[in-house]
Amino acid sequence: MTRKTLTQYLVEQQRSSQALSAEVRLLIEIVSRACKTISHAVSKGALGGVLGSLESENVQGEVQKKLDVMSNEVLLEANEWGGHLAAMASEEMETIHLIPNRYPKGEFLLLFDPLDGSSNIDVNVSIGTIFSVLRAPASASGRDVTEQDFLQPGSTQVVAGYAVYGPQTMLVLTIGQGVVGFTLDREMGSWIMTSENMRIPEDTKEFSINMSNMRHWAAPVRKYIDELLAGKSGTRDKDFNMRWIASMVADVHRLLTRGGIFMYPWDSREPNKPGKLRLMYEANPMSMLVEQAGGAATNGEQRILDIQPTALHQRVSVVLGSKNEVERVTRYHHEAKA
Ligand code: AHM
Ligand code: MG
Repeated sequence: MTRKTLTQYLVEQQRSSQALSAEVRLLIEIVSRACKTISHAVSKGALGGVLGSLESENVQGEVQKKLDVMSNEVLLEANEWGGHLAAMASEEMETIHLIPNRYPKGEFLLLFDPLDGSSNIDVNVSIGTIFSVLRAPASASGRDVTEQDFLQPGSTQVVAGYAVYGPQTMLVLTIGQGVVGFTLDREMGSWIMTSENMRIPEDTKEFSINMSNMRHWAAPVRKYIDELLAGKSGTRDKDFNMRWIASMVADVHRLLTRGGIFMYPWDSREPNKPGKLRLMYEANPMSMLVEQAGGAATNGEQRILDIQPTALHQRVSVVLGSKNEVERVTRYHHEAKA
């Protein structure tokens, strides 16, 4: 059987559903090519001199790893010249990056977390790249886009996806027509479709949360996790298993493969921040993927994709995955407020 490549999938989508314009197709091809370059660097590790930290900090006050900065540069360079973008934004850059005037400009905005799971880089555990594509507002035509133009709710995303650099490198993508997965064939240099329609079961026995933060959680989260820990001996009819990779990409990839619930809730360590994860280039693209696969994503209170962003690097509390569990956690939050 000949398997479909990413290019074939994109051409088919462009022809059949009109869901994809030539510009967006080019955008996805370019982002996926950049992910191949990052995958190659990741796989070299110490041999490629890419491990370890730099002296610098990013806008979030986190020490930058060499691979964070390198991956950011790969994505910027790859996406500057194609004529498909108006600007880019990244976890690693304080403000937006306009397409230089020497290149034609397009109507799309690209946001990314170039290397997610930074704490896993030096220990040879799966990491990834997360990306989100928005359309620049019509009002931006004829002028440079601004940070304000990026502040659109996740429900307006045109494309969302990630690459996970694990035992295999995979690209998982949605253009709003379900979720598809491709595996990188390193010999051929091609993305080959290996999952036609990724679906998240509505129920699960697996949860994912950093338990070391338990004493800092809000009451509804504690109540929910206490129930899972009690398993059959408590109010739930089953025992639960736990997994925490500490790379959102890898944890979400697991739940897109076999279900589960993933949470990074608000906690009282930094009470003024709504959470740890970033809305625009982590939570939004992952929420679109999860919803497109039949799952749900909320911040405990409301659907993540409905949140109106107020800042590029805004943080958010995240509860996503198997629908029935996400709904339960969200209900506990509502009940606590009532
Ligand atoms: P990063 O983008 O700087 O790598 O941070 C995000 C990561 C997520 O991938 C992961 O879910 C979380 O941070 C892990 O946090 P913790 O180390 O608190 O468990
Ligand atoms: Mg990240």
